[in-house]
Amino acid sequence: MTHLTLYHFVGCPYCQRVRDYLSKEGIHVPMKDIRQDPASREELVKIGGKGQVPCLVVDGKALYESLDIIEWFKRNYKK
Ligand SMILES: N[C@@H](CCC(=O)N[C@@H](CS)C(=O)NCC(=O)O)C(=O)O
Repeated sequence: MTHLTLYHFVGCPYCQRVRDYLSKEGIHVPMKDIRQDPASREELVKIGGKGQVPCLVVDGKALYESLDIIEWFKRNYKK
């Protein structure tokens, strides 16, 4: 089973774009808010090399860019 985590923060418009897509599609993904939990930002930097959000970590690999994340769900996610 694919392991997914979405790193984001409330108030980030690019994160909102991804959260809106997930909500519209009824997709539930574990999320980590890097502002509420600074340790999760450090974790993201370790995984992907930068703290930019949104970032979807797929089986330990970082995928940045909101539009690429949405595209990933369109291509790969089976409900
Ligand atoms: N083109 C990116 C823009 C993402 C972006 O600019 N995110 C901001 C927050 S709204 C950010 O993480 N800035 C801090 C950084 O890049 O380290 C996308 O569509 O995901």
